[in-house]
Amino acid sequence: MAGTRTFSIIKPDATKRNLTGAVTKMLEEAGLRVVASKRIHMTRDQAEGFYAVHKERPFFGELVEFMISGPVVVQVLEGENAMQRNRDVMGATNPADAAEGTIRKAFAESIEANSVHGSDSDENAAIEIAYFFNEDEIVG
Ligand code: RTP
Ligand code: MG
Repeated sequence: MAGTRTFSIIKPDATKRNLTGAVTKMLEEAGLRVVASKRIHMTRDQAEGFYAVHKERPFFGELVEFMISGPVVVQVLEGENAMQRNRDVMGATNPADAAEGTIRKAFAESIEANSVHGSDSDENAAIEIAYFFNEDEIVG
């Protein structure tokens, strides 16, 4: 494997605005390679399970509604230090705080509709990849 793997979601606000390619281009330019990708419309159960760590947060209900409001693109990304590399190119959760040159600075609409998800640790990356992909769907 060329480096490590992380998990990414292109969120409904981005797919709705036809930004799948534009977001992916920024990931690729940041040195990440898409080694698995599929467009899905998450079920409520799938979204609640994925965000189970945020169950007690005040924004959990809204977040689940948002994530099932349209299609998403789930991706496995590979590269050197993939998790941190992806977090860096995503930018801060709130686009108002996101640095120039980041995906959220370029595209995010709000702290919730912030265009992308990225795993926040290598351990969570492995869990999140396995939540959406079988190993035979990942081609490095
Ligand atoms: P993500 O998990 O999507 O990569 O984003 P993140 O680590 O930067 O943010 P996190 O704290 O894990 O929150 C997950 C997602 O919940 C939504 N959110 N809404 N209304 C709010 O105050 C609020 N805060 C977070 C965002 O969509 C965030 O990405
Ligand atoms: Mg997070």
